Amino acid sequence: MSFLRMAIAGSWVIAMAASLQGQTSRISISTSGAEGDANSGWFLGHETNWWYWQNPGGVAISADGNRIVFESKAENFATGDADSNSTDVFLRERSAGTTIQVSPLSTSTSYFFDPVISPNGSYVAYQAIVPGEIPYTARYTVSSQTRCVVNRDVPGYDGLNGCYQAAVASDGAVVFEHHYSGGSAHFPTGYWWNGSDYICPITEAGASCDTDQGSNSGTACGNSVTIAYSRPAEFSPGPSPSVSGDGSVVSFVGLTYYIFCDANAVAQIFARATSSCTNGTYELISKSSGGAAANQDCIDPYISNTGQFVVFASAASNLVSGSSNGYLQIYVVDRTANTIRRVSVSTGGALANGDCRKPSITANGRYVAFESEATNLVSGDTEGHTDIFVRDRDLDGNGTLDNPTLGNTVATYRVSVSSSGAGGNQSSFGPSIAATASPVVVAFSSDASNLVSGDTNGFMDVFVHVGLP
Ligand SMILES: [Ca+2]
Ligand SMILES: [Ca+2]
Ligand SMILES: [Ca+2]
Ligand SMILES: [Ca+2]
Repeated sequence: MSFLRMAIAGSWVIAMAASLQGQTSRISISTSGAEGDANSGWFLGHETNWWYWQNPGGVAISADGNRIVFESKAENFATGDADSNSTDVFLRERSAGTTIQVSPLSTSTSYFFDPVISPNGSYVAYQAIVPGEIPYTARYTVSSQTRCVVNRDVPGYDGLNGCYQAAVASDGAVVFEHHYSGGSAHFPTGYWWNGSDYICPITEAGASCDTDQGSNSGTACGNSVTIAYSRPAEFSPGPSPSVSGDGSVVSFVGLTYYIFCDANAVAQIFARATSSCTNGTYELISKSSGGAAANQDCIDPYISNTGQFVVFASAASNLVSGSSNGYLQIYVVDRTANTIRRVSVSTGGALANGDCRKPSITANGRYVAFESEATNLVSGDTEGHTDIFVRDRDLDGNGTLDNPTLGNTVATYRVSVSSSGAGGNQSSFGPSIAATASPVVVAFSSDASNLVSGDTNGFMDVFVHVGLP
């Protein structure tokens, strides 16, 4: 170990000399250190046939980098977990070295997946598919180890199609997609029924919006935000909502066709405040500095802890000046400065030569983590596998974000590597970057067996990389 972990007056810090290399460790282990006896991490929901409702991440990290939530089919992480390798949600606390099961212990074939954690690490939200129940979103309070059902009191929830794709703010407010295929009768003023299968995009905030109590019993969370979103097709990715740390702003995928009633069927990224129960102002994020909406679909939005930055992926050719190559690239929009930058670029300025997905960004906008199939983002990426990359947008560390198109120096690193810098022998997926941790902390899933010593389970695991290679 070339860095020191120290517990000082109840707080936890990592002391790390500036010259030291980043370190990779495994997160999907039991409290006693046992490796998982089944897959952990990215995209397990696809095994349940519910994959198309999922935020394809499977891993999320608190702002300080201490708490990581992940989904897993392993049954040796928690005593009493004997549900025939159904998917469960686990919380790893790095400072304490503990792994606990967040989803309820069950012996039935239930699926709990798609976990997210609030920036302050106090709340976890996840998806639940339980026999006899409408799919629901649950919230777990870490301090009390209690659970509630987020969407119990959502108008129209009763008897209908359920809720998916959660995000959770530090006050416990949960944002989720409300998938709806019934009539419009249950919806309060402001909901827009499009007459076919889905309700149009509306957000709803606060208990005061809950005008029609659902018929389901159980403890309701209240304080939730719904994105009732029109999916263009049953198997489309969905809104993938993300929320700022204070819960005030949501970003999500939507169609201007439904939001602005135009003819554009390209999926765009939007942001909007959560303060209104009815139609509010939708801010188009995926647009060029001249205001043109993206000319190809945009996916995987993620809003920073502060709400200032939104990152997303798109193969659009008209968002920034310069060449495009048809691959999904990563963009950062600064909502304050009203700028858009492409960050899926090598240190030397080469555009990624493969698709890039699943970006997340630190609170100050400096670091962006994403996964990519590209082989040209760093030198030595020769293994032929999907990797996790981090873009440093303020390489001189002076607090001012830099713009390489103006000659500033920025850098791109690969973090899905071992502590000695070896590339993974299989692919890595779904990164989540800690919003405020220093040095940088990135959690991700990987099939690679060579990122840490002793990985002999033959299953996907969850890892964390601390620092940069
Ligand atoms: Ca289990
Ligand atoms: Ca690679
Ligand atoms: Ca700078
Ligand atoms: Ca493994």
